[in-house]
Amino acid sequence: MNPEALLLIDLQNDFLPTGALPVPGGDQVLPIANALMPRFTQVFATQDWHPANHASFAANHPGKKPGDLIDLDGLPQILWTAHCVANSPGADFAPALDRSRISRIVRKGSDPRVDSYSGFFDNGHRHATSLDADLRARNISSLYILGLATDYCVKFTALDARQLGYTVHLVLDGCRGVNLQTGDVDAAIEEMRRAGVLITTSADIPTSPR
Ligand code: VGL
Ligand code: ZN
Repeated sequence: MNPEALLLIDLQNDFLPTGALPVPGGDQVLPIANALMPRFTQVFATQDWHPANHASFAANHPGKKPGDLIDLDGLPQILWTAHCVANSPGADFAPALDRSRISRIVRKGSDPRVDSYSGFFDNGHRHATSLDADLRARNISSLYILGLATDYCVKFTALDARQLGYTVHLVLDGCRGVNLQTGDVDAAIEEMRRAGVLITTSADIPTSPR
């Protein structure tokens, strides 16, 4: 059988409750990631990896504040507090994450002009990361996805994976969301479900290595 991969989304310091762009309860998914990694032969991890002049940072738009919505080259863009600046401590993986088990790291969001919630493409779907090619090279056609944040990077990664033809399992207890608006996380889960994403929990993933 083709190997299945575990895909860890943005388990980085700035998304923890103590970080620059805190995701409530974000630290609670780290033990779940650690417990699941030994069950997979292939563990991929994404990192949000922005330059300091990134267009998603409110500080780079005079008069704007975090949470504001702008038009960025024709795409709607929510402005965020500066986060995950490349090579800064905030962009590092959470110390509690067992990074020794990560087989491949994919960085995204490095183009200052466009955001990249998905691990596969920028938000305009103009440029691809290496993720799809890396998975294909290993004959991986089924993904188990968890991480931060449910309503942004997890959702966009899962939807792109479905569009690319992968079987996608969302590990629900391994995800936490931002919920900028009440109900965003629930709506994101429903959108993924409608796209054919299979919703599961870590307890339902068998312990034998896959
Ligand atoms: C994310 C907002 C901005 C995420 C990244 O990882 O979900 N959210 N950049
Ligand atoms: Zn970001």
